[in-house]
Amino acid sequence: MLKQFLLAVVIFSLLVSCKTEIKKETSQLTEKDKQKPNIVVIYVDDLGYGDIGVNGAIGASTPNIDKLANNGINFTDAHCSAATCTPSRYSLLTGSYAFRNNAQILQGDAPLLINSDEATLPKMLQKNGYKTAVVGKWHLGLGDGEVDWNKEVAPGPREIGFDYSFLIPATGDRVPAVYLENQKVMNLDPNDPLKVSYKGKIGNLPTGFENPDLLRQVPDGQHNKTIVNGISRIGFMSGGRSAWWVDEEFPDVLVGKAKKFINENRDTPFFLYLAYHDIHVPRLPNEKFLGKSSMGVRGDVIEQMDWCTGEVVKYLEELGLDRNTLVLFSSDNGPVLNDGYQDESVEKLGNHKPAGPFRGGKYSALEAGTRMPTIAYWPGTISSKTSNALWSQVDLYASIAALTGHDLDDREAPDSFNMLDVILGKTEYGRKEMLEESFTLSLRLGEWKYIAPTKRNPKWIDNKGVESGFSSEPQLFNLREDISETKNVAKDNETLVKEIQERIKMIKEKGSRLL
Ligand code: NG6
Ligand code: CA
Repeated sequence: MLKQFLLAVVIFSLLVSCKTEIKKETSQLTEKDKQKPNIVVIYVDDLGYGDIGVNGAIGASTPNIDKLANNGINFTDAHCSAATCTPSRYSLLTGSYAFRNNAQILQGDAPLLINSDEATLPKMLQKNGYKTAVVGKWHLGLGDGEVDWNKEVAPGPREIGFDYSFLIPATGDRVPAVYLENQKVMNLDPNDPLKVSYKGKIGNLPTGFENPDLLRQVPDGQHNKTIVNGISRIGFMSGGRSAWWVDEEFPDVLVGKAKKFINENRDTPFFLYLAYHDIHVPRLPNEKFLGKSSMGVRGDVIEQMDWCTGEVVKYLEELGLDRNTLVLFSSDNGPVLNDGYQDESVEKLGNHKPAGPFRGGKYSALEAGTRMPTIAYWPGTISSKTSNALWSQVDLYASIAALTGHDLDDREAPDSFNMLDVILGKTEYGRKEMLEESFTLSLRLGEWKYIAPTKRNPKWIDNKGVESGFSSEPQLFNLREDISETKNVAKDNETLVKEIQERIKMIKEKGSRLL
């Protein structure tokens, strides 16, 4: 009983000290900090902690990203909110954990996941004088469930706060394989209407399961539907031929649209959410990058994505905007090698470690699922360092609110903490407690990491070469002694496990900031 009481006191004081510290630090914002800098969030898909040079990559070189890390802050304990894409993106844009909206990987014809009346990061920035844009992978659903792709698609990014949008609507491996600009399919010929189905085949375009001879990469049983550009996708599509994308053009197209938005808004504060398709499957590098790395196409698209990053940062410099722009670089979930197509990523990996020192990867409850390569770069404001502070992308909402002088009300971004001083490198005192979502929930508390029991088969992602970390038993790891989560000490710490379980229940019921 006494032990339990003492533990509760320890946890409580950890949390209280964390909050007080954040409050105190916030008031140190200088006038310069409040001048509404531009904000560019560069969001990579499926990039692992160990996939960039500064974090030990050996199979691909990333000089442009390394430059940002060496001249900014390289975070060692920064997280996306979940181990898959849609939930992480949902949290980044709303400041809410994804389970609150049951956010899960969406198909390409899913309705918009975020309600038009929900508070979002871009809406909050619009209210504070920003022009806002999303360029790249969306994967948050579009329309109301009955989309006619030949008309304007709404609701979409505009309804949740983006003035401009240029989208890969879901993922590169899902139909529709077309771009949408400001919610209209680009280059569509009205005489060749575009239709999409996830229920069964429509039209007579070849599919991977019927015409494997037409394929450039061998797909699994999900990725074997309509063939576009020699690659079969998840889902069926017919028509719209003049609008089909060419995967190899993604880097030039996305960088081009990003630069155009930056240039057009150079005289007003802007927020650019630049979400690459890379390094998700299908991995189809542009010929400029094909064969450049030593580990096959996965390494080539890492180098391609590094080039894109360099192009955007150089453009900010060219326009003289770099000293007034906060660039945040991160990824939406951990790494995976085989995620639907046989593309030699497994065979050519060599000694490269996509997850760095961590165990797990995409989909996994282990640290590599959410611990992301993360960099903050702002020449003249942020100085060079490595930071071990714990924080999450769900915190971007409250942190950016603080940066732009916006006060949050209680219902806004309920899981988002103001980590601005962590992001600006003024403190390494980050979160003491943080939820991680996968196909179960985990909680980081100080040096501890708890993974809730789940009935999901622990071996379900074995064929992807990723350890799930799932177990029907509660798991507790001490990350200070055991960074790779190999020794489950839950049985030796039953009281702590109970406290953490209680804590998760409270976060679920009330929202993290209201506790
Ligand atoms: C999975 C797909 C995977 C990938 C993922 C989404 C199968 C078997 N696997 O369902 O290939 O598309 O969804 O990735 O279909 S994410 O990064 O957008 O979350
Ligand atoms: Ca992803």
